[in-house]
Amino acid sequence: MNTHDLTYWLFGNLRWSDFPPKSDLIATGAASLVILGALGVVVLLTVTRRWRWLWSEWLTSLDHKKIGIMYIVIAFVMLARAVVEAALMRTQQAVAINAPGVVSPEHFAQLFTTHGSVMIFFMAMPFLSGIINYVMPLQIGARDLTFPFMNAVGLWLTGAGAALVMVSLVIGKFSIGGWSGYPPFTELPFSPGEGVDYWIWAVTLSSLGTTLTGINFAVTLYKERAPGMRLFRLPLFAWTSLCTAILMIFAMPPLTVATALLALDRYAGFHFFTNDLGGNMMNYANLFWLFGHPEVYILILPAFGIWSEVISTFSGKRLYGYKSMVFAVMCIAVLSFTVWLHHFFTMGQSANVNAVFGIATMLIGIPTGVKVYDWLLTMYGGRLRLTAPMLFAVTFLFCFVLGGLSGIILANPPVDFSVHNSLFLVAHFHNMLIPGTLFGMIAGYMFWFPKAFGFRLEETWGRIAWGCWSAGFLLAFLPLYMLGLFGMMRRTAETFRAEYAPWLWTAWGGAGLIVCGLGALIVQLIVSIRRREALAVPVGDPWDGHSLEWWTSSPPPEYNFAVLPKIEETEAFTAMKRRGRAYESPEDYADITMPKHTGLPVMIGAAGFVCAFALTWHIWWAAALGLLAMWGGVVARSFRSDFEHVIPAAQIERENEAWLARARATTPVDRFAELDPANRGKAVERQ
Ligand code: HEM
Ligand SMILES: [Cu+2]
Repeated sequence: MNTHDLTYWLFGNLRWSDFPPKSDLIATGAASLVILGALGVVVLLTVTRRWRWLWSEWLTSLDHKKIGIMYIVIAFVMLARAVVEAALMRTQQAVAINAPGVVSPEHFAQLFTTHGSVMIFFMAMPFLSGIINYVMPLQIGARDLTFPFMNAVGLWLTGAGAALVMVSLVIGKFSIGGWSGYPPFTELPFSPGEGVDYWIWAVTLSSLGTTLTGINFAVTLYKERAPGMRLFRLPLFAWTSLCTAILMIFAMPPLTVATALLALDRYAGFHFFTNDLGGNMMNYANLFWLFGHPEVYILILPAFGIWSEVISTFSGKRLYGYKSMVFAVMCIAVLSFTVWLHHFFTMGQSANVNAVFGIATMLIGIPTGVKVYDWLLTMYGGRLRLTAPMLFAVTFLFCFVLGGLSGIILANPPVDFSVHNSLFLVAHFHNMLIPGTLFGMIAGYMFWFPKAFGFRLEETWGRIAWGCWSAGFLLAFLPLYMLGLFGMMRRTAETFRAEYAPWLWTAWGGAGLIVCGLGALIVQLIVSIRRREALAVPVGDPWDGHSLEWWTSSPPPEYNFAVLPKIEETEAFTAMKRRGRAYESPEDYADITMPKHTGLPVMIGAAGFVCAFALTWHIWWAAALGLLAMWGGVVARSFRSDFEHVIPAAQIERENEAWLARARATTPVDRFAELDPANRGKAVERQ
């Protein structure tokens, strides 16, 4: 064995030259930021002596509430990264008119690939999984998800995928094949090197995690509802969680299959998607969009649920048209599987096929329209309180109609032929993803934050964030509709048309405002933590809420509810309050069994990371070890039997009675005064 063989055996394709410094200054800067950021966290935890706390209170927890919060932490970190990348891309396109600009074409391609992949798989997905994890079990009166261990495994697989994308910023390069990774470009001859492999394994880890999570959500919604919580009594957010979960179960496996087959092409010389030797890249496009289109509804349905809760709560009204809302969500979920082919209208199938998929696409407009009218009618005649989440909801309604219209336009195959892959498309999907998904997630974060942490978020900074995000969105993306119609294509690092400049600079300004919006969210969080005494809402119902999650202390105890409620109608908590029984002591208490903490899911995630990293660099021994350790973790778990602990009735009684006494002693505040320091978590309708 010569040295080359030995090095390859030990380190695969990894070489010193794959480590920083990178080819350009910006890339080296980004790599340094990742390293410094990680070091900063380590130092901070060591100095404040928080390691043990972090491990035993958070990382090993199987509590759905903590898992939800950890998902959202991942989402925020990744959001920050992807927004910075977006701003960099906008800068590049604005300056690179008849000039090379600030980054090389190859770096630009990495930017749109990581930006898109991170935003979809490691920002939006963790964000919505986190909010569903936190809120849904509380809303249905459950103690936890059905499979708490699997829930943690899902989190840590997602975390492993996110870590892999972060590491790619430091070691080697990421893919330049776009977030959709189309072959034949992503086949070995056209994309040699580690980039596409990083993408394949990061996406595979996250999609495996999401499949598990989807199963868990669906089973929980079917099996863990409190007595009397019939399906048609579920709050709307729980309904959208159910439809999202079902979409996850059916949409993620095609993606896993697509990335796995692509990996076989690249690693083992198979020819699933090559252009010769029997391969056919259209099979990839079909598999990818069989996932990809439902995916956009996975992203938006939970936001629909959040809007329904936010709008009805801050309008002080029941949701208008509950049943039509539910049916609309179900219709959308089913229809979303019938339209995928609109993503390749231009790839040469027959006109009839295009017509069928065009019409199917337009049909989704109908249930979506129903929802918009229901939200408007919920507000109509209500007494609106324009809090920050509600402001986001109003912006959403305006922008969403615009984005929906541009979608209907794109659903015409002939129109799509001319604007295909232009900035018109980029404008359209950001118009859906930012006001639709991201604003929904931010509104949900602000709406439920007081539930999770026991204090409200500071309002002024919330409004500043809203102002920056909304104005920034409009400025950044409306010009792209025009640029698209002028003929500027997506994914271009340099243009030769001087007349694009004003539009590109406007879009650049918009992106700058969005960066400010992100900054405002961070400032809001810091300010709120510092003023948490003044903002405290320990009783737990700061907005005069409708559903069960507001019927616990803030933050809720590990077991959620001391005794499970009996549900007799929709808006269960409103019903209790109306009957004056919200803060009554239960007749008796019983022991509650909850899952014990365990470090196994973290270990499985870490092993998944090792395996994926090793596969990327062809370090076969480490890949095998990683896979073995993952499997070993699952097997080890199946031999454990003492994974639960019992919380004695006496302790539950003590905690619950303390909360009830506090709730009874708290002076209620008028709903319109909910932003006042007097609000201690008991807002009521004005008499
Ligand atoms: C924060 C403000 C944002 C800005 C300024 C922004 C900007 C951009 C830019 C400049 C591109 C590349 C377009 C091109 O290549 O011509 C892009 C692509 C993309 N963005 Fe965003 N974006 C933002 C937010 C988001 C969000 C929130 C999501 C998803 C939830 C998202 C998902 C995507 C996707 C999927 C692509 C396509 C990547 C590809 O072509 O492979 N973006 N964005
Ligand atoms: Cu689609």
